[in-house]
Amino acid sequence: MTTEQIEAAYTIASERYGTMGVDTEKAMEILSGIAISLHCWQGDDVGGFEVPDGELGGGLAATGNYPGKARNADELRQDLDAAYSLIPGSHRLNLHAMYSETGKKRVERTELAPEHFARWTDWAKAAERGIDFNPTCFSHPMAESGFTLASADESVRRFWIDHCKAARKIGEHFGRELGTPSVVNVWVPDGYKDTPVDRVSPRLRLAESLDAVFEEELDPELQLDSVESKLFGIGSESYVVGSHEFYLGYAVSSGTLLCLDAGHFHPTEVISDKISSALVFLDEILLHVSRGVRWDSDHVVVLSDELQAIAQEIVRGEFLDRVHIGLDFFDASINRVAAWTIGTRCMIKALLMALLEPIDELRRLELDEDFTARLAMLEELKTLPFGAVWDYYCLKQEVPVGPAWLDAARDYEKNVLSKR
Ligand code: RNT
Ligand code: ZN
Repeated sequence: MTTEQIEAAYTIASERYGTMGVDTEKAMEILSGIAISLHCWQGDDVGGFEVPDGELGGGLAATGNYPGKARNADELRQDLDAAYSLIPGSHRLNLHAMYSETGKKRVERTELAPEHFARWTDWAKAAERGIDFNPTCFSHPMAESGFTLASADESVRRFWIDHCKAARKIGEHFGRELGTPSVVNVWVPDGYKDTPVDRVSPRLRLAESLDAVFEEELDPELQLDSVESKLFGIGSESYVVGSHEFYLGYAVSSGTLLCLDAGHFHPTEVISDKISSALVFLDEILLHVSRGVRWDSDHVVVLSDELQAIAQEIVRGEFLDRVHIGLDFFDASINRVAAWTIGTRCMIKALLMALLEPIDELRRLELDEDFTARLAMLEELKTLPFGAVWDYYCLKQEVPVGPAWLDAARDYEKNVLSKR
């Protein structure tokens, strides 16, 4: 498509939205201010670059062997840059502790410090990119029992408490250096494969460990604490200590953020309906936008009904300032730069769709109990010329329009990835 064609289609689309009372320019302006946090771990199948290299654990599995995965942090940054260049807007990075750069030296996770992320900091600073952070409580000999912060072994618990404390300090450093708070999200895999007899003791230990992790007050302008629940993992099918109820209670009572991962619930249970409830009691939440498929919680995000519902909830509830949007998926069977691009572009599309709703009018219909018109309007909105606005937004943000990004990703694969 030529620029003229994209602009002409946009002009007609904008008029059409205008007749519904929707200002497309305003929607795009708001959208350009929303930063999505791209998870570094899609780029190397959740491997990390520790010395020595460990096996992926914690009940996580990345399947597939598509060629070209990043083998070190330089390659990962290069791949991330490639993805960012295909995604409209300015976005963040979500980094895991196992992506530290310690040279050839082995540095224990409890000893990690900002200096081990100096190159990530420099890279982010140059691109004016915020960084969110995660302690890595898996893929480590001390996590082999399947338990970390909830372990019955005091020394294991101590180790992971110290690691999580170190992670908060690293987040604080990112916040200070990059001028935007770093959301530091704690997820632990702790759980049992088979039916436990004692469900409460591990939960009491987890709460106690978390209290120790969060004991030191850190400036929320620099870093924000978050906790993430899960229903089950591979090898923890019968019981996960950090369930949704556990962390909802923990977040409400301790004031941390709650992380809702879209793949961490029963297959028919959705996080979109949890956002407004959580935000009645919490100041802010974090999302791990993902896509569950049967037993897997981490397929590449697509523009599903649920993704649209998530975006609608954030926008309709006026929660853009209170919801941190992170992504969490990993697919090793397709081009990894394309996986990031597809998932992130879909998240942005869903947000744009939500921003293009005549929300005041819809609210009025609901309050007037005109449910006929509410349903009618919601269905009419689905066939408005959204694609023309999205194309125009990509054009304005100077990223490829439509499937043109795939050509760029293929070039990158040919010139860079296939040479690894
Ligand atoms: C695991 C959680 C967690 C991880 C990352 C790598 O089920 O979703 O967020 O995916 O920490
Ligand atoms: Zn997650």
